[in-house]
Amino acid sequence: MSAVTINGERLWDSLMQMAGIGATDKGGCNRQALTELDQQGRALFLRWCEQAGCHWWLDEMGNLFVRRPGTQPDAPAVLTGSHLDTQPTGGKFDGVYGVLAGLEVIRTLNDHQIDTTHPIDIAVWTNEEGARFSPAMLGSGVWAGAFSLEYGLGRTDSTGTTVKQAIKSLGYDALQPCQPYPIKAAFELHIEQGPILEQAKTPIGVVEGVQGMRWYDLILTGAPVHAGPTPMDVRQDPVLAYASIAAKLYELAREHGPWARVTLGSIETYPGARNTVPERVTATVDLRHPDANVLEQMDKAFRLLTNEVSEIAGVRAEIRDEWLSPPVSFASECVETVQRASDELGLKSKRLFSGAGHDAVYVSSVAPTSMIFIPCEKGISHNEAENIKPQDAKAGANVLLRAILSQAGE
Ligand code: HGY
Ligand code: MN
Ligand code: MN
Ligand code: MN
Repeated sequence: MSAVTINGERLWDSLMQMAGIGATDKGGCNRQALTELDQQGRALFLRWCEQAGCHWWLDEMGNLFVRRPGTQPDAPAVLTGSHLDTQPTGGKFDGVYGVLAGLEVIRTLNDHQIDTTHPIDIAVWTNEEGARFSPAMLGSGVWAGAFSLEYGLGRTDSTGTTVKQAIKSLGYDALQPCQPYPIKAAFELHIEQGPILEQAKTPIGVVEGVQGMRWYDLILTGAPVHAGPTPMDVRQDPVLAYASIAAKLYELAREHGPWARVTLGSIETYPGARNTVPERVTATVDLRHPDANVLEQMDKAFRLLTNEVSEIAGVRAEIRDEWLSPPVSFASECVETVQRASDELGLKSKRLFSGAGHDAVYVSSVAPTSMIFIPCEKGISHNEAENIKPQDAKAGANVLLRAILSQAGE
């Protein structure tokens, strides 16, 4: 295995240039899926990829694939990449780091005139964040067959715009079928987005899997009344029910141990007038756990407590299932490839499960896959202050280079 290493300055420079697209004044990025800004980010990435001698194609979900040809054109590809779309108040590195580190691997191979047997592909998956369109990991989910193309194209954002309309509005055409193709192995490099690696003073995470996630919409309907004359004990107040359900959900997380997660990301009342007891509360619920059985128990408990609370409050409760992504374990041969690469580079590493969802979840259903993590400052992500150290960015990309080369054959 050649001892080449990536150019850390060039990688950092690419990250900073990409961060300029959709930059927010608090130092983050707002480049939501299939927006003009997302397209600008993709266009910048494609310019760099073309300069690096790659060709590319888009599929029907707007997933973008870049290929560095191998010496055996019909050999299965080694796939890397991640996503370029961000949260509304996202950071510079979530997803972007994995895409641009993939490009840095290709640039490094070019610098050293290293040919590989297998082609090397970088995927830029559509709507990984699930911020503009729900659910998350939508592009990779359709590609891997977890969702139908019709379902994926039909998802709408808060303005009622569908994925299909958004793709069309960006002028994307000549779209290839959104379906798997021969892949020998896949590696996704990503920031950890949690505190484990930084606290362990460890630069590399050897990711063994991703925890299970369930998304719901919770709709609580009561009776709108005047805020003044209506006594408290006759109200059918959906906010009162929501507050009690929320408190019990946080209790549920505490009961199910250190990996249980409950997140109530958005809450809306209708009509939203300050002197009218709301008719309706519409809220999102995100439950997570690495163990499918525990996630199942949390699901059951959520439904039970919601019924009990809403009955007492005299409101009608509806729980709509939005998304279920079961826990996945990655292919041991890919996990061991990452472990070997870290060891060969003399980098301290730690095995861990991912708390965040990633496109690798769906890729792993069609090809042997694993992930590589690097630490992020204070474990912060989905936050404009998200930050990483240049030396960690370089270390992670060097592990990715080795992992890819060990599968792509030079
Ligand atoms: O929700 C997630 O974990 C990911 O950021 N889409
Ligand atoms: Mn991500
Ligand atoms: Mn994210
Ligand atoms: Mn993610």
